[in-house]
Amino acid sequence: MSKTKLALKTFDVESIRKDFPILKRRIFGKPLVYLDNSATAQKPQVVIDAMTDYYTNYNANVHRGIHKLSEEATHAYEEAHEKVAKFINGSFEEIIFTKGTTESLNLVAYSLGKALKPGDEVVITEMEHHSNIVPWQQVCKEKGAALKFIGIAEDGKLDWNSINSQITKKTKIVSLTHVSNVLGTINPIKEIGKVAHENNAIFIVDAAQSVPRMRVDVKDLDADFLAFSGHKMYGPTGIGVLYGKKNILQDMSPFLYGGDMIKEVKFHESRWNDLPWKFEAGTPNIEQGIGLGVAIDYINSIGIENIEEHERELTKHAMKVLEEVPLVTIYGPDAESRSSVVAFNFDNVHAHDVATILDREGIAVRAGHHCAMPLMSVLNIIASVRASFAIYNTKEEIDKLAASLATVRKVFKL
Ligand code: C6P
Repeated sequence: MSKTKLALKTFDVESIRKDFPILKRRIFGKPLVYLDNSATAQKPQVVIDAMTDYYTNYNANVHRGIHKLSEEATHAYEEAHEKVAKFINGSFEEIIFTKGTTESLNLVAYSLGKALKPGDEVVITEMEHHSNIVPWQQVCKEKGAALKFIGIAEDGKLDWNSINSQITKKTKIVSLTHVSNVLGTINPIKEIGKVAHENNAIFIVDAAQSVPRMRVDVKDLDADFLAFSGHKMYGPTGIGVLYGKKNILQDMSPFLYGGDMIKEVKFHESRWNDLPWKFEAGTPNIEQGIGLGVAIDYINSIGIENIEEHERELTKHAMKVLEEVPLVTIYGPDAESRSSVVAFNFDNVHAHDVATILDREGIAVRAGHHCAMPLMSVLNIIASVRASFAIYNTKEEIDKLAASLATVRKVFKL
């Protein structure tokens, strides 16, 4: 079994770009400018190679075979859990591999939701992704609990008055996003977690947009649960993480039942496996888990603080150049309070039209409601164009985005 060893790099965007084979592509004859990183990030060659290596050299099921290949696959899969644990400062037993953030949040909503009673309250925010809204809607409906929302202030940040009024002694669960995938707002989750805990509520963080680009320490945040996806952090699709505090996971019911999550099965009853396997029923996404581990090695070789700094510079630059383009409306807070996401509209041109024109220039952005329809209604829009950045993006690419908006103006005669 081959091992990936990655030496710490000095931050050099040109050499980082060489690690991502897809960046050599041309789209409609133009160099690819990939600015859709909040949807999914591109993969470095080391991650692609690690997955090919698994299938080429040690493909086997984990935790089952008494043979060399299975031992190697098990070792690599478990090592990936260890890498994730270290990356977010949790322990091995607290790291459950899932399909992604969506499955992580569904797992926790389903399992914790069983204990909700009529009159209980679940608090989320108006800037959540659908995956942190719909599961709670469903469990609240089933249990007769109320779903409450923390509002957003004019500046695109959460409204502290609303935080303090919505979280009360009736609140059993507070679940919110660390970084909004539309506004880019970095929420003060540590402080909100304190309010949740003062009210004896469970505190859950959707870290899908933060873990890839800033230091996230579950102990420092005192998060009870934290969810994120591998594919947004240079890893493969089909793999994600649910971190949960050990004492809570020990008392929590499994979500899926079947192979590997049991210690013993009799005809009429079963005993659950140790953590984290109690929550990983069936053959897991082995290749993707291993790929995620290597993606973390890759991030560590660059340094998460370097990534954060680089993306902060890109975001500041994007805000500056887009603000200078006439007819552009940007949503969300100032550059200092946001992560690498800039959502905007261009006059009253539909976001899909803007994105289609940008695509012809080789620029990939997302357009639409960004799986945050309630937030669209708060912003009083139906859609927006969203540019989102990663380690391999450059200021020149952002300048191209701004310059290409001139084509939109020309096409729509604005
Ligand atoms: N947001 C975007 O374009 P999954 O799809 O399970 O990997 O992640 C869901 C999810 C949960 N929370 C937040 C804050 C997210 O941004 C996302 C995914 C992508 O904004 C795809 S919709």
